[in-house]
Amino acid sequence: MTPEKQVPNDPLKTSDDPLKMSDGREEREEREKRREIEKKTDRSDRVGEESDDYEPERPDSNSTETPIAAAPIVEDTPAPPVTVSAIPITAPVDAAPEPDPAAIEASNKAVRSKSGKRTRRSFVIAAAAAAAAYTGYNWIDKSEMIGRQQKPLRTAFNTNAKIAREVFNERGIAPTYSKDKAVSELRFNGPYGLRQELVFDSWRLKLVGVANAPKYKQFVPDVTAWEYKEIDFVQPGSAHSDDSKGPAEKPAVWTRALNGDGSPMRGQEEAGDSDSDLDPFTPGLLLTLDDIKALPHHEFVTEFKCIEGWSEIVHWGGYRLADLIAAYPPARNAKGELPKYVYMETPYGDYYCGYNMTACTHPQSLLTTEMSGAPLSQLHGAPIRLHMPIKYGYKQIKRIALIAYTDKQPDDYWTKLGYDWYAGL
Ligand SMILES: Nc1nc2c(c(=O)[nH]1)N[C@H]1C(S)=C(S)[C@@H](COP(=O)(O)O)O[C@H]1N2
Ligand SMILES: [Mo]
Repeated sequence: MTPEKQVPNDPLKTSDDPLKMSDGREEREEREKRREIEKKTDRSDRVGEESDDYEPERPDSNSTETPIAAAPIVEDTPAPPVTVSAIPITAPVDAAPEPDPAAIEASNKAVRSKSGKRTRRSFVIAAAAAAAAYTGYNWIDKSEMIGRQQKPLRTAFNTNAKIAREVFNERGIAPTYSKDKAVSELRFNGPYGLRQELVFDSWRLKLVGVANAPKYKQFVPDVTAWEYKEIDFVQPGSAHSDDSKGPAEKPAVWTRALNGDGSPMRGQEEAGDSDSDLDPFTPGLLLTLDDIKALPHHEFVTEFKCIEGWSEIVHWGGYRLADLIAAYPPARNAKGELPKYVYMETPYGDYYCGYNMTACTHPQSLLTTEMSGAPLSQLHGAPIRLHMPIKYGYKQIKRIALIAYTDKQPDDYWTKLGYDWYAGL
């Protein structure tokens, strides 16, 4: 089979209507799957169970907003743009009276037992309502911790994220906003692979796994031989840093927050090398920025959410990853199947992310070259970074040097440190 041939379930087939599934058969399958899941969730003996399949711990989120926002469980429409924050994270914690530990345990018990009689969906609502009925969200703050996310929320989050994923298969559309809602500059967060300034002339996008690669003029027999040049930052960047991480110092860019014993604080560890690194002598394409800019340009305004609990509305400009994939389609494997995953990393592999092909062909997954109507700054990931509004910030890799199509679920920087591989919202 030639890679150019479109098959009905071809994940690379993009549609003008982002909500449209590819064909009737798929829709039927989707509905059946949904019914199956609904059946399961209605069985009270399954409720509250931890997921049994691949679901790494998400130990670090203290965002109380997330579990509520991540509830796209509706009958027939794809994931609705739910942004309600039932538990505002800006609530004045200190103003609330301290509940006593017995009351906290009682409330946890109440939520847990309630959850046994309800569907997973209503559990989320019950948890939110219970939380609201208490002292703001203080009781959640003090309840038993798993990692750094409190148990009631994390349980709701995990079950909810899993259902959302099974039902919608990463096809939900993130809400968009008008440009005047966007911040003038996104805060800076995440320094890996950005400690030095990239010399733009030395930038190429390595693209690996492309069908009939030798036919392209950008083909090289070994993409790993390409050398990126990085130099010390000469000019102070305009980006400001996350306060919890201290000032953005140049050329170090970022100072790691340390515990008393000198170890890095949670969320600030080094994950080490990627296990999905390319072998030497891997053939592929070396694309220039002009090659990317030959694709149709898109702009939209979406909310950028970091798992640390902050979010900002940002105006993005760039090129759909789906269009890049369509322009340089992946090769099929020996069984004639298209690769299920995409792997990306920075020039020296200091930061890396893995994605499902479905997430990459999502119409809002954007190879970003502009932010706030201006060219992307180095610290925000120039010349290209990914924006994927269906996922948390840690999947939105900056300074992309490699995009590789692969059959094997790729390594991911923060998953190595215990965060969810999907990072879905
Ligand atoms: N190369 C690289 N990309 C990265 C990170 C990083 O450390 N290095 N951090 C991620 C995280 S956790 C977040 S929240 C966002 C922050 O993007 P910003 O600095 O543009 O706000 O980048 C993501 N992409
Ligand atoms: Mo993040």
